[in-house]
Amino acid sequence: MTLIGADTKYLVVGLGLTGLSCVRFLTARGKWVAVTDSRPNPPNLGEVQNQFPDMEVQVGGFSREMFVQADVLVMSPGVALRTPAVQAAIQAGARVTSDIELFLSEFTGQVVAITGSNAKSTVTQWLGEAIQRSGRKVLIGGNIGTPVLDAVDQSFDVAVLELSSGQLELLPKLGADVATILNVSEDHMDRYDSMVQYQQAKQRIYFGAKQALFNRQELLTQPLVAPDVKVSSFGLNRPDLKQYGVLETPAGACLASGFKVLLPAAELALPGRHNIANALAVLALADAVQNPLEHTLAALRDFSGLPHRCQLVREQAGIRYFNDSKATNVGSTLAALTGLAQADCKAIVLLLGGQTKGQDLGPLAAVIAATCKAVYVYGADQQRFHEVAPQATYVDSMFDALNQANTTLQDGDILLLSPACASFDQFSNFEDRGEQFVAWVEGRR
Ligand code: UMA
Ligand code: ADP
Repeated sequence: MTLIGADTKYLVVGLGLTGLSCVRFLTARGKWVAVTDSRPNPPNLGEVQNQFPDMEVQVGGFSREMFVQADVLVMSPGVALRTPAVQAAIQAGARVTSDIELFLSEFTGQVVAITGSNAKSTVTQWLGEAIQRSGRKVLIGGNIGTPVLDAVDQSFDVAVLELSSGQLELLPKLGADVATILNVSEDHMDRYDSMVQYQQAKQRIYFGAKQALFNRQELLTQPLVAPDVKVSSFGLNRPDLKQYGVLETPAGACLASGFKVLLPAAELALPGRHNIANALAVLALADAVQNPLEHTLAALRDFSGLPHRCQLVREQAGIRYFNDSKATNVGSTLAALTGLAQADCKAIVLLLGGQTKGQDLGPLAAVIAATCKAVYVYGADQQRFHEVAPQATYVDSMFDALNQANTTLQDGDILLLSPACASFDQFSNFEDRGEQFVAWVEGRR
Protein backbone atom coordinates (compact mmCIF):
# COMPACT_ATOMS: atom_id res chain seq x y z
CA MET A 1 0.00 0.00 0.00
CA THR A 2 1.50 3.34 -1.04
CA LEU A 3 1.27 6.15 1.45
CA ILE A 4 -0.39 8.64 -0.90
CA GLY A 5 -2.53 6.90 -3.51
CA ALA A 6 -5.43 8.19 -5.61
CA ASP A 7 -8.10 5.96 -4.02
CA THR A 8 -6.50 5.35 -0.65
CA LYS A 9 -8.93 5.35 2.31
CA TYR A 10 -7.37 7.07 5.31
CA LEU A 11 -8.61 6.63 8.87
CA VAL A 12 -7.28 9.32 11.21
CA VAL A 13 -7.04 7.74 14.68
CA GLY A 14 -7.30 10.26 17.56
CA LEU A 15 -8.73 13.73 17.31
CA GLY A 16 -6.27 15.78 19.31
CA LEU A 17 -3.69 18.22 17.90
CA THR A 18 -2.17 15.58 15.62
CA GLY A 19 -5.47 14.20 14.34
CA LEU A 20 -6.82 17.61 13.38
CA SER A 21 -3.62 18.52 11.51
CA CYS A 22 -3.77 15.19 9.61
CA VAL A 23 -7.43 15.72 8.64
CA ARG A 24 -6.57 19.19 7.28
CA PHE A 25 -3.51 17.93 5.39
CA LEU A 26 -5.28 15.01 3.71
CA THR A 27 -8.50 16.83 2.82
CA ALA A 28 -6.45 19.69 1.32
CA ARG A 29 -4.96 17.07 -1.00
CA GLY A 30 -8.41 15.76 -1.98
CA LYS A 31 -8.11 12.48 -0.06
CA TRP A 32 -10.90 10.29 1.33
CA VAL A 33 -10.69 10.63 5.11
CA ALA A 34 -12.65 9.25 8.06
CA VAL A 35 -11.82 9.98 11.68
CA THR A 36 -12.27 8.23 15.02
CA ASP A 37 -11.55 8.79 18.70
CA SER A 38 -12.28 6.52 21.63
CA ARG A 39 -13.36 9.43 23.84
CA PRO A 40 -17.01 10.48 23.51
CA ASN A 41 -16.15 14.18 23.24
CA PRO A 42 -12.59 14.65 21.98
CA PRO A 43 -11.07 18.15 21.84
CA ASN A 44 -11.51 18.88 18.12
CA LEU A 45 -14.82 17.16 17.42
CA GLY A 46 -16.79 20.39 16.91
CA GLU A 47 -14.09 21.85 14.66
CA VAL A 48 -14.06 18.79 12.38
CA GLN A 49 -17.86 18.57 12.22
CA ASN A 50 -18.09 22.28 11.30
CA GLN A 51 -15.30 22.30 8.75
CA PHE A 52 -16.00 18.89 7.19
CA PRO A 53 -19.74 18.21 7.60
CA ASP A 54 -19.68 15.22 5.21
CA MET A 55 -16.81 13.42 6.88
CA GLU A 56 -17.47 10.08 8.58
CA VAL A 57 -16.68 10.62 12.27
CA GLN A 58 -16.99 7.99 15.00
CA VAL A 59 -16.31 8.77 18.66
CA GLY A 60 -16.88 7.13 22.05
CA GLY A 61 -15.06 3.89 21.18
CA PHE A 62 -13.12 2.25 18.36
CA SER A 63 -15.18 0.20 15.88
CA ARG A 64 -13.29 -2.80 14.49
CA GLU A 65 -15.45 -2.62 11.35
CA MET A 66 -14.36 0.95 10.62
CA PHE A 67 -10.70 0.10 11.16
CA VAL A 68 -10.60 -2.95 8.89
CA GLN A 69 -12.11 -0.95 6.01
CA ALA A 70 -9.20 1.53 6.03
CA ASP A 71 -6.18 1.26 3.72
CA VAL A 72 -3.99 3.54 5.85
CA LEU A 73 -4.32 4.30 9.58
CA VAL A 74 -2.98 7.77 10.37
CA MET A 75 -2.15 7.31 14.05
CA SER A 76 -1.88 9.86 16.85
CA PRO A 77 1.13 9.17 19.08
CA GLY A 78 -1.01 8.79 22.21
CA VAL A 79 -2.88 5.80 20.75
CA ALA A 80 -0.95 2.57 21.41
CA LEU A 81 -0.21 0.33 18.44
CA ARG A 82 -1.32 -2.68 20.47
CA THR A 83 -4.91 -1.31 20.62
CA PRO A 84 -7.05 -4.29 19.41
CA ALA A 85 -8.84 -2.40 16.60
CA VAL A 86 -5.47 -1.15 15.28
CA GLN A 87 -4.07 -4.68 15.33
CA ALA A 88 -7.19 -5.97 13.51
CA ALA A 89 -6.70 -3.40 10.74
CA ILE A 90 -3.00 -4.29 10.40
CA GLN A 91 -3.95 -7.99 10.14
CA ALA A 92 -6.43 -7.03 7.42
CA GLY A 93 -3.59 -5.40 5.43
CA ALA A 94 -3.75 -1.76 6.51
CA ARG A 95 -0.57 0.33 6.55
CA VAL A 96 0.18 2.50 9.56
CA THR A 97 1.49 6.03 9.19
CA SER A 98 1.77 9.26 11.17
CA ASP A 99 1.81 13.01 10.78
CA ILE A 100 5.62 12.96 10.83
CA GLU A 101 5.85 10.48 7.93
CA LEU A 102 3.30 12.46 5.90
CA PHE A 103 5.29 15.63 6.58
CA LEU A 104 8.56 14.03 5.51
CA SER A 105 6.97 12.82 2.27
CA GLU A 106 6.75 16.48 1.17
CA PHE A 107 9.50 18.30 3.10
CA THR A 108 12.70 18.97 1.17
CA GLY A 109 14.81 20.92 3.69
CA GLN A 110 17.28 19.63 6.29
CA VAL A 111 15.85 17.55 9.16
CA VAL A 112 17.22 17.46 12.71
CA ALA A 113 15.54 14.81 14.88
CA ILE A 114 15.78 14.97 18.67
CA THR A 115 14.59 12.49 21.28
CA GLY A 116 15.45 11.51 24.85
CA SER A 117 13.67 10.95 28.15
CA ASN A 118 14.45 14.54 29.16
CA ALA A 119 15.75 17.77 27.62
CA LYS A 120 14.02 17.29 24.24
CA SER A 121 12.06 20.56 24.28
CA THR A 122 14.94 22.57 25.72
CA VAL A 123 17.43 21.35 23.09
CA THR A 124 14.88 21.61 20.25
CA GLN A 125 14.00 25.23 21.05
CA TRP A 126 17.62 26.20 21.79
CA LEU A 127 18.90 24.72 18.53
CA GLY A 128 16.02 26.23 16.56
CA GLU A 129 16.89 29.68 17.88
CA ALA A 130 20.59 29.14 17.11
CA ILE A 131 19.80 28.32 13.47
CA GLN A 132 17.31 31.20 13.15
CA ARG A 133 20.14 33.59 14.00
CA SER A 134 21.86 32.61 10.75
CA GLY A 135 18.85 33.87 8.79
CA ARG A 136 17.57 30.45 7.77
CA LYS A 137 13.86 29.72 8.16
CA VAL A 138 13.39 27.09 10.85
CA LEU A 139 10.39 24.96 11.78
CA ILE A 140 10.49 24.06 15.48
CA GLY A 141 7.87 21.34 15.82
CA GLY A 142 6.69 17.88 16.78
CA ASN A 143 6.21 16.76 20.37
CA ILE A 144 7.18 20.26 21.55
CA GLY A 145 3.58 21.23 20.76
CA THR A 146 3.33 22.33 17.11
CA PRO A 147 2.10 19.50 14.88
CA VAL A 148 4.43 19.43 11.89
CA LEU A 149 1.63 19.26 9.34
CA ASP A 150 0.34 22.66 10.51
CA ALA A 151 3.54 24.08 8.99
CA VAL A 152 3.99 21.85 5.93
CA ASP A 153 2.82 24.45 3.42
CA GLN A 154 5.36 27.07 4.52
CA SER A 155 8.82 26.83 3.02
CA PHE A 156 11.30 26.11 5.80
CA ASP A 157 15.01 25.55 5.24
CA VAL A 158 15.42 23.36 8.32
CA ALA A 159 12.98 21.36 10.47
CA VAL A 160 14.08 20.83 14.07
CA LEU A 161 11.79 18.04 15.26
CA GLU A 162 11.24 16.91 18.82
CA LEU A 163 10.08 13.29 18.62
CA SER A 164 8.57 11.21 21.42
CA SER A 165 8.94 7.43 21.57
CA GLY A 166 5.25 7.25 20.57
CA GLN A 167 6.00 9.22 17.39
CA LEU A 168 9.12 7.19 16.62
CA GLU A 169 7.22 3.89 16.85
CA LEU A 170 5.17 5.04 13.88
CA LEU A 171 8.14 5.82 11.61
CA PRO A 172 9.55 3.01 9.43
CA LYS A 173 12.62 5.03 8.34
CA LEU A 174 13.04 8.61 9.45
CA GLY A 175 16.13 9.44 7.35
CA ALA A 176 17.14 12.59 9.29
CA ASP A 177 20.17 14.67 8.32
CA VAL A 178 21.20 14.37 11.96
CA ALA A 179 19.51 12.45 14.76
CA THR A 180 20.17 12.27 18.49
CA ILE A 181 19.07 10.46 21.65
CA LEU A 182 20.00 12.91 24.41
CA ASN A 183 19.52 10.55 27.38
CA VAL A 184 17.46 7.50 28.39
CA SER A 185 15.96 7.01 31.83
CA GLU A 186 12.73 5.35 32.93
CA ASP A 187 9.54 6.95 31.68
CA HIS A 188 6.22 5.85 30.19
CA MET A 189 6.55 2.46 31.89
CA ASP A 190 2.76 2.30 31.81
CA ARG A 191 3.02 2.07 28.00
CA TYR A 192 6.05 -0.21 27.56
CA ASP A 193 6.59 -3.74 28.89
CA SER A 194 10.26 -3.10 29.67
CA MET A 195 13.09 -0.57 29.43
CA VAL A 196 14.42 -2.55 26.45
CA GLN A 197 11.18 -1.95 24.57
CA TYR A 198 11.30 1.77 25.46
CA GLN A 199 14.94 2.03 24.36
CA GLN A 200 14.15 0.23 21.10
CA ALA A 201 11.49 2.82 20.32
CA LYS A 202 14.05 5.61 20.92
CA GLN A 203 16.69 3.88 18.76
CA ARG A 204 14.37 4.21 15.76
CA ILE A 205 15.46 7.85 15.51
CA TYR A 206 18.74 6.69 13.97
CA PHE A 207 17.08 4.69 11.15
CA GLY A 208 18.37 6.06 7.84
CA ALA A 209 20.12 9.04 9.47
CA LYS A 210 23.10 10.62 7.70
CA GLN A 211 24.67 11.54 11.06
CA ALA A 212 24.05 10.27 14.57
CA LEU A 213 24.89 12.10 17.81
CA PHE A 214 24.81 10.29 21.15
CA ASN A 215 25.58 11.00 24.80
CA ARG A 216 28.77 9.04 25.55
CA GLN A 217 27.97 9.03 29.30
CA GLU A 218 24.70 7.19 28.65
CA LEU A 219 25.19 3.79 27.03
CA LEU A 220 21.55 3.43 26.01
CA THR A 221 21.82 6.43 23.68
CA GLN A 222 24.54 4.84 21.54
CA PRO A 223 23.34 3.90 18.03
CA LEU A 224 22.79 0.15 17.73
CA VAL A 225 21.97 0.35 14.04
CA ALA A 226 23.31 1.85 10.84
CA PRO A 227 27.05 1.15 10.87
CA ASP A 228 27.57 3.44 7.85
CA VAL A 229 26.44 6.68 9.41
CA LYS A 230 28.82 9.31 10.68
CA VAL A 231 28.69 9.12 14.49
CA SER A 232 29.80 11.73 17.02
CA SER A 233 29.17 12.23 20.72
CA PHE A 234 28.78 14.76 23.51
CA GLY A 235 29.27 14.40 27.26
CA LEU A 236 30.28 16.30 30.37
CA ASN A 237 33.74 14.69 30.38
CA ARG A 238 36.82 15.52 28.34
CA PRO A 239 36.20 15.20 24.60
CA ASP A 240 38.33 13.32 22.10
CA LEU A 241 38.95 14.77 18.67
CA LYS A 242 35.68 15.63 16.88
CA GLN A 243 33.67 15.09 20.07
CA TYR A 244 31.98 17.70 22.23
CA GLY A 245 32.68 17.92 25.96
CA VAL A 246 34.03 19.94 28.89
CA LEU A 247 37.66 20.99 29.30
CA GLU A 248 38.87 22.22 32.67
CA THR A 249 41.00 25.37 32.08
CA PRO A 250 42.66 27.83 34.47
CA ALA A 251 39.68 30.09 33.80
CA GLY A 252 37.17 27.36 34.76
CA ALA A 253 35.12 24.71 32.93
CA CYS A 254 34.69 25.35 29.20
CA LEU A 255 32.56 23.82 26.47
CA ALA A 256 34.88 22.40 23.84
CA SER A 257 35.14 20.54 20.57
CA GLY A 258 38.14 18.23 20.70
CA PHE A 259 40.96 20.37 22.11
CA LYS A 260 39.35 23.61 20.97
CA VAL A 261 37.79 25.71 23.74
CA LEU A 262 34.51 27.26 22.53
CA LEU A 263 32.77 28.89 25.50
CA PRO A 264 33.22 29.19 29.28
CA ALA A 265 30.36 27.29 30.96
CA ALA A 266 29.86 30.32 33.23
CA GLU A 267 28.65 32.29 30.18
CA LEU A 268 25.57 30.09 29.71
CA ALA A 269 22.41 31.84 30.89
CA LEU A 270 20.83 28.53 31.97
CA PRO A 271 21.87 27.09 35.35
CA GLY A 272 22.76 23.49 36.23
CA ARG A 273 25.13 20.82 34.91
CA HIS A 274 22.37 19.24 32.88
CA ASN A 275 22.13 22.44 30.85
CA ILE A 276 25.85 22.25 30.05
CA ALA A 277 25.11 18.81 28.55
CA ASN A 278 22.18 20.31 26.66
CA ALA A 279 24.35 23.15 25.34
CA LEU A 280 26.93 20.63 24.09
CA ALA A 281 24.19 18.80 22.20
CA VAL A 282 23.08 22.09 20.64
CA LEU A 283 26.68 22.84 19.56
CA ALA A 284 27.08 19.41 17.96
CA LEU A 285 23.71 19.43 16.18
CA ALA A 286 24.19 22.98 14.92
CA ASP A 287 27.58 22.02 13.51
CA ALA A 288 26.01 18.99 11.78
CA VAL A 289 23.67 21.29 9.83
CA GLN A 290 26.50 23.74 9.06
CA ASN A 291 25.27 26.55 11.31
CA PRO A 292 27.95 29.26 11.60
CA LEU A 293 29.64 28.90 15.00
CA GLU A 294 29.26 32.57 15.95
CA HIS A 295 25.45 32.29 15.75
CA THR A 296 25.41 29.11 17.79
CA LEU A 297 27.61 30.64 20.49
CA ALA A 298 25.43 33.76 20.65
CA ALA A 299 22.34 31.58 21.14
CA LEU A 300 24.10 29.52 23.82
CA ARG A 301 24.82 32.69 25.79
CA ASP A 302 21.38 34.25 25.42
CA PHE A 303 18.86 31.40 25.74
CA SER A 304 17.00 31.78 29.02
CA GLY A 305 15.06 28.51 28.85
CA LEU A 306 11.47 27.42 28.51
CA PRO A 307 8.90 27.96 31.25
CA HIS A 308 8.35 25.11 33.77
CA ARG A 309 11.88 23.74 33.30
CA CYS A 310 13.88 24.56 36.44
CA GLN A 311 12.70 28.14 36.07
CA LEU A 312 13.59 30.70 38.75
CA VAL A 313 10.29 32.49 39.35
CA ARG A 314 11.06 34.59 42.40
CA GLU A 315 13.83 35.54 44.78
CA GLN A 316 12.74 37.17 48.02
CA ALA A 317 14.36 37.52 51.44
CA GLY A 318 17.17 35.26 50.23
CA ILE A 319 14.74 32.45 49.30
CA ARG A 320 14.67 31.26 45.68
CA TYR A 321 11.54 29.65 44.21
CA PHE A 322 11.94 27.28 41.24
CA ASN A 323 9.15 25.97 39.00
CA ASP A 324 10.22 22.64 37.50
CA SER A 325 6.71 21.34 36.78
CA LYS A 326 7.91 19.70 33.53
CA ALA A 327 9.89 17.25 35.68
CA THR A 328 7.49 14.37 35.07
CA ASN A 329 9.99 11.57 35.68
CA VAL A 330 12.74 10.65 38.13
CA GLY A 331 15.60 11.57 35.76
CA SER A 332 14.49 15.17 35.47
CA THR A 333 14.02 15.61 39.24
CA LEU A 334 17.51 14.19 39.79
CA ALA A 335 18.88 16.74 37.31
CA ALA A 336 17.15 19.59 39.18
CA LEU A 337 18.37 18.45 42.60
CA THR A 338 21.98 17.93 41.51
CA GLY A 339 21.93 21.06 39.36
CA LEU A 340 20.67 23.35 42.15
CA ALA A 341 22.43 21.72 45.10
CA GLN A 342 25.05 23.73 46.95
CA ALA A 343 28.14 21.99 48.28
CA ASP A 344 27.87 20.82 51.89
CA CYS A 345 24.52 22.52 52.43
CA LYS A 346 21.08 20.94 52.36
CA ALA A 347 19.11 23.98 51.29
CA ILE A 348 16.39 22.49 49.08
CA VAL A 349 12.76 22.15 50.18
CA LEU A 350 11.30 19.77 47.60
CA LEU A 351 7.66 19.35 46.54
CA LEU A 352 6.90 16.20 44.61
CA GLY A 353 4.11 13.79 43.75
CA GLY A 354 1.33 12.96 41.29
CA GLN A 355 1.17 9.88 39.04
CA THR A 356 4.39 7.85 39.03
CA LYS A 357 3.66 6.00 35.73
CA GLY A 358 5.19 2.76 37.04
CA GLN A 359 8.72 4.22 37.40
CA ASP A 360 11.37 2.93 39.77
CA LEU A 361 11.67 5.77 42.32
CA GLY A 362 14.79 4.23 43.93
CA PRO A 363 17.41 6.57 42.41
CA LEU A 364 15.80 9.52 44.22
CA ALA A 365 16.63 8.26 47.73
CA ALA A 366 20.34 9.08 47.95
CA VAL A 367 20.07 12.41 46.13
CA ILE A 368 17.14 13.58 48.28
CA ALA A 369 19.07 12.58 51.41
CA ALA A 370 22.13 14.54 50.23
CA THR A 371 20.43 17.72 49.01
CA CYS A 372 17.04 18.30 50.72
CA LYS A 373 16.32 19.81 54.11
CA ALA A 374 12.62 18.96 53.80
CA VAL A 375 10.35 17.08 51.39
CA TYR A 376 6.57 17.37 50.92
CA VAL A 377 4.71 14.67 48.98
CA TYR A 378 1.16 14.97 47.62
CA GLY A 379 -0.97 13.30 44.94
CA ALA A 380 -2.31 9.96 43.75
CA ASP A 381 0.75 7.75 44.19
CA GLN A 382 2.14 9.36 47.35
CA GLN A 383 2.40 6.08 49.28
CA ARG A 384 5.07 4.92 46.78
CA PHE A 385 7.45 7.65 48.05
CA HIS A 386 7.76 6.28 51.61
CA GLU A 387 10.78 4.19 50.62
CA VAL A 388 12.75 7.02 49.00
CA ALA A 389 11.77 9.89 51.30
CA PRO A 390 11.08 8.37 54.72
CA GLN A 391 11.23 11.73 56.53
CA ALA A 392 8.83 13.46 54.12
CA THR A 393 5.60 15.16 55.13
CA TYR A 394 2.58 13.68 53.33
CA VAL A 395 -0.19 16.14 52.42
CA ASP A 396 -3.29 16.19 50.19
CA SER A 397 -2.35 18.79 47.61
CA MET A 398 0.47 20.94 46.22
CA PHE A 399 -1.11 23.93 47.98
CA ASP A 400 -1.09 22.18 51.38
CA ALA A 401 2.58 21.46 50.71
CA LEU A 402 3.27 25.10 49.83
CA ASN A 403 1.42 26.46 52.87
CA GLN A 404 3.25 24.15 55.25
CA ALA A 405 6.66 24.63 53.63
CA ASN A 406 6.21 28.40 53.70
CA THR A 407 6.30 28.54 57.50
CA THR A 408 9.76 26.91 57.55
CA LEU A 409 11.61 28.73 54.75
CA GLN A 410 14.73 30.72 55.68
CA ASP A 411 17.31 32.94 54.02
CA GLY A 412 19.40 30.77 51.63
CA ASP A 413 16.71 28.13 51.05
CA ILE A 414 15.46 26.93 47.67
CA LEU A 415 11.79 25.98 47.30
CA LEU A 416 11.65 23.57 44.37
CA LEU A 417 8.59 22.12 42.66
CA SER A 418 10.05 19.15 40.76
CA PRO A 419 7.38 16.46 41.03
CA ALA A 420 8.97 13.45 39.19
CA CYS A 421 5.38 12.59 38.24
CA ALA A 422 2.64 13.25 35.71
CA SER A 423 0.12 15.85 36.87
CA PHE A 424 -3.19 14.49 35.56
CA ASP A 425 -4.51 13.33 38.96
CA GLN A 426 -4.89 16.93 40.24
CA PHE A 427 -4.18 19.28 37.29
CA SER A 428 -5.07 19.56 33.59
CA ASN A 429 -1.41 19.13 32.60
CA PHE A 430 2.12 20.15 33.63
CA GLU A 431 1.56 23.73 32.43
CA ASP A 432 -1.51 24.08 34.66
CA ARG A 433 0.44 22.68 37.64
CA GLY A 434 3.35 25.07 36.98
CA GLU A 435 1.10 28.10 36.48
CA GLN A 436 -0.74 27.39 39.75
CA PHE A 437 2.59 27.06 41.54
CA VAL A 438 3.79 30.39 40.09
CA ALA A 439 0.48 32.07 41.03
CA TRP A 440 0.94 30.92 44.64
CA VAL A 441 4.57 32.06 44.71
CA GLU A 442 3.61 35.47 43.34
CA GLY A 443 0.84 35.77 45.95
CA ARG A 444 -1.95 35.58 43.38
CA ARG A 445 -3.76 32.69 45.10
N1 UMA B 1 -7.04 8.81 21.98
C1 UMA B 1 -7.91 7.80 21.64
N2 UMA B 1 -7.66 6.55 22.12
C2 UMA B 1 -6.55 6.25 22.85
C3 UMA B 1 -5.66 7.28 23.19
C4 UMA B 1 -5.94 8.56 22.72
O1 UMA B 1 -8.89 8.02 20.94
O2 UMA B 1 -6.37 5.08 23.21
C5 UMA B 1 -7.37 10.14 21.53
C6 UMA B 1 -7.69 11.05 22.69
O3 UMA B 1 -9.02 10.89 23.10
C7 UMA B 1 -7.42 12.44 22.13
C8 UMA B 1 -6.40 12.16 21.04
O4 UMA B 1 -6.28 10.75 20.88
O5 UMA B 1 -8.55 13.04 21.56
C9 UMA B 1 -5.10 12.73 21.54
O6 UMA B 1 -4.06 12.31 20.75
P1 UMA B 1 -2.61 12.29 21.35
O7 UMA B 1 -2.63 11.74 22.75
O8 UMA B 1 -1.73 11.61 20.38
O9 UMA B 1 -2.28 13.83 21.52
P2 UMA B 1 -2.22 15.04 20.49
O10 UMA B 1 -3.18 16.07 20.96
O11 UMA B 1 -2.33 14.60 19.10
O12 UMA B 1 -0.76 15.58 20.84
C10 UMA B 1 0.39 14.83 20.41
C11 UMA B 1 1.37 14.70 21.57
N3 UMA B 1 0.72 14.01 22.70
C12 UMA B 1 1.08 12.76 23.06
O13 UMA B 1 1.94 12.15 22.50
C13 UMA B 1 0.35 12.16 24.24
C14 UMA B 1 1.82 16.08 22.01
O14 UMA B 1 2.85 15.92 23.00
C15 UMA B 1 2.43 16.81 20.81
O15 UMA B 1 2.78 18.12 21.21
C16 UMA B 1 1.43 16.85 19.68
O16 UMA B 1 1.00 15.52 19.33
C17 UMA B 1 2.03 17.47 18.41
O17 UMA B 1 3.05 16.68 17.88
C18 UMA B 1 2.48 16.21 24.35
C19 UMA B 1 2.88 15.07 25.26
O18 UMA B 1 2.38 14.99 26.39
C20 UMA B 1 3.20 17.47 24.81
N4 UMA B 1 3.81 14.19 24.86
C21 UMA B 1 4.31 13.12 25.69
C22 UMA B 1 5.48 13.61 26.52
O19 UMA B 1 6.13 14.61 26.13
O20 UMA B 1 5.80 12.94 27.53
C23 UMA B 1 4.76 11.95 24.84
P1 ADP C 1 11.32 16.92 27.45
O1 ADP C 1 10.77 17.64 26.27
O2 ADP C 1 12.21 15.76 27.08
O3 ADP C 1 10.32 16.60 28.50
P2 ADP C 1 12.25 19.44 28.64
O4 ADP C 1 13.31 20.26 28.03
O5 ADP C 1 10.85 19.90 28.54
O6 ADP C 1 12.39 17.94 28.10
O7 ADP C 1 12.61 19.24 30.18
C1 ADP C 1 11.88 18.30 30.99
C2 ADP C 1 12.48 18.21 32.35
O8 ADP C 1 13.80 17.66 32.25
C3 ADP C 1 12.63 19.55 33.07
O9 ADP C 1 12.37 19.30 34.42
C4 ADP C 1 14.10 19.91 32.85
O10 ADP C 1 14.63 20.75 33.86
C5 ADP C 1 14.75 18.52 32.88
N1 ADP C 1 16.00 18.45 32.08
C6 ADP C 1 16.46 19.31 31.15
N2 ADP C 1 17.63 18.87 30.65
C7 ADP C 1 17.91 17.68 31.25
C8 ADP C 1 18.97 16.73 31.14
N3 ADP C 1 19.98 16.92 30.29
N4 ADP C 1 18.90 15.63 31.93
C9 ADP C 1 17.88 15.43 32.79
N5 ADP C 1 16.85 16.30 32.94
C10 ADP C 1 16.85 17.41 32.18
